[in-house]
Amino acid sequence: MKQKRVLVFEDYSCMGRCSLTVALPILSALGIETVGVPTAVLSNHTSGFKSWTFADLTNEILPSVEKWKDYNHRFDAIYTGYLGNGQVALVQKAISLLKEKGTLLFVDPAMADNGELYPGFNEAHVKEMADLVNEADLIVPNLSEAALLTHMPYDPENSDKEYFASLLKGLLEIGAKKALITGVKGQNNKIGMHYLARGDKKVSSFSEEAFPGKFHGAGDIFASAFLGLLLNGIPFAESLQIAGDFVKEAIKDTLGCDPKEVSYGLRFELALPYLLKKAQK
Ligand code: PXL
Repeated sequence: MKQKRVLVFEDYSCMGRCSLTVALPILSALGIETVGVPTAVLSNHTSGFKSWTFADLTNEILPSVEKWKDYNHRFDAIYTGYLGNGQVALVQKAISLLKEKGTLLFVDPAMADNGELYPGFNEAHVKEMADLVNEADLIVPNLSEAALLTHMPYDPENSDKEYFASLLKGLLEIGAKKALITGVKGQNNKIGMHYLARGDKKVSSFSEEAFPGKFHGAGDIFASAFLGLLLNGIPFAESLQIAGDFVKEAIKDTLGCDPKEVSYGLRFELALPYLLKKAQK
């Protein structure tokens, strides 16, 4: 069987599971070859820690990519997540060099949560991210990111279908071919996702039992598993369900540990056997 290969552009945050430290192991576990491009190296991520170091690797991005152009390396998917200020345009240039017919561009516009941009980002970054969304085949923003990208209100208490339909239509108008809004707080202790693709008449919604609390990196874990499952040929709705259940398993494991450890991210490692079992059925 031909092995799938994914190119991932994200930061490497040494401590606090997120970005490359979750994407690469999850994709590898699902049998996919990964080529990870660290866009920056941080001592730790920027949410829930007081401070961090940041080694900017912007100038390394294009020279690496130009090397692979010579080797004629082909990618089944290109996955972008958290990118630093001023890096989006460069990553777009890199994508233009490597994306071929059939390469899936999967964009997690990771830049905000709880209605607020992550530290260090401003409106200019949102604009750049919208430019990348314009080229994407599939995007997986959370509610905060969907609201920022579409300039619509962030309203986490709103569970009306029309609200999500307007957000999703707005995201498709920016240019994405398919959009999935993730991690939406629903009624009766549920967490939901809402999906629309170009040509769809109506929004598809999915919901699951939620765990109370905020779990940093859950979006990155979900996105990595979801992409890996799709690349394994598992149908969309099933991939979504399995990826959501995998995050739930990781949360269950993490809830049993010292609350102070929650900033270090979800213990997804202990849930990998669960993911593989589901993926192989
Ligand atoms: O999970 C998103 C993320 C990724 N990388 C870094 C972050 C964050 C969220 O805060 O700080 C460096």
